[in-house]
Amino acid sequence: MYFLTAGESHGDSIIGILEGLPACFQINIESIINTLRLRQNGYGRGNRMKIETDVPIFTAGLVNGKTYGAPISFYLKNKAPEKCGRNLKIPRPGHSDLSGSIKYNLKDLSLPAECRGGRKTVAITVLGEIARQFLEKFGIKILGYTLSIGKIYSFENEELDCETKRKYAENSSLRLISKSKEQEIQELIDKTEKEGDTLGGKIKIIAENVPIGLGNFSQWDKGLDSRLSSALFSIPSIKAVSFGEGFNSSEMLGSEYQDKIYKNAKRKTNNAGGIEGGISNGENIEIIASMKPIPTVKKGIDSINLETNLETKTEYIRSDTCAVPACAIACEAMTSLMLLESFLDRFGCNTYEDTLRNFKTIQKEILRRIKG
Ligand code: EPS
Repeated sequence: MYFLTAGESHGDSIIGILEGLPACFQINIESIINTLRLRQNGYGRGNRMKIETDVPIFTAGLVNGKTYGAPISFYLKNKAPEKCGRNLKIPRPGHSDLSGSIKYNLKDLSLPAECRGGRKTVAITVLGEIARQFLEKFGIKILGYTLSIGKIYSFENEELDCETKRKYAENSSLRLISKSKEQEIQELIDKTEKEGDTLGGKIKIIAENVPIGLGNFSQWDKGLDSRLSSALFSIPSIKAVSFGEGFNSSEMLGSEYQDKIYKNAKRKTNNAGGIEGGISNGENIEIIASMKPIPTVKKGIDSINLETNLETKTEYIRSDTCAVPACAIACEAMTSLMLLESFLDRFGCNTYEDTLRNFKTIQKEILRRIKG
């Protein structure tokens, strides 16, 4: 399985291609459109989201919404009226303006950001929603939601199952799984917007009912955690990714941290976040991704004019104040894609029905191996 995206934030369109999905799988296009709508609607988004109505136009690989073994391709037309690029001369710290324009000798500094900007996650959302729908047929549930914005954390309802959490998240303007901090965070976003500043946050991604055996211990790039983390780092503004107890693990003793194994390979803890030795161990996959505050800061921050080398402030540019809820959807999508990749490596056949049969047979064999 392989996927590609192309397109600029203010160019004609955003494009995606997905290769390797088994044939005869019915895609739910309505559900993709609904997820795209949720991605646009989060509290803290800027005016750009009032202009766009993200709907994918599928151009290949589907017959009446069903796969037949060919690559799936689609595009989403950009409506924002600006031409590609904004002719920026002052690089925004934290975006790809400086590093990208020097690397490629670009006079318009906004061009590198046009390709690396948050809008690219619209294609990842479509691709990831297809992956999520496929895995759901095998009982695997995946969800990304907001854990914190700025310094405000929402820890309530963590014990709920994925489906119940999804209901809360999809009814929350911030993709939170509890109402308790919603208003406080909205007020923080309003205050930050008035001050012309931006906010980041933490995103939790969980995957339930993941079978034992996704990922591989044989090579540096084949581990499920290597694949997931590297994919999540490709989402703009993600600066840290951790599994299970993650950064806290270094402070625990070995006897305390390890998820001890009991009869029928049961565990009572999940400090590893569901992956050991690069392979899923049958527990829930639990990831936290940290999103930095968006680099386009309206009040202006220190930079230089690259034409004159004079120190100045960045220019005012329309942008979002906080895109953590949208980013949570992109993280869910990316996790779905990476789990699908490892799932198809383990169970994949040419058609959906053959994959289902193969999956059931191997699952029976896994149970036999556990019980000895
Ligand atoms: C973005 C800036 C904003 C965001 C955009 C990402 O757009 P604009 O520059 O047109 O105001 O709204 O996000 C999207 C368009 C999207 O679909 O997520 C940036 O600088 O990356």
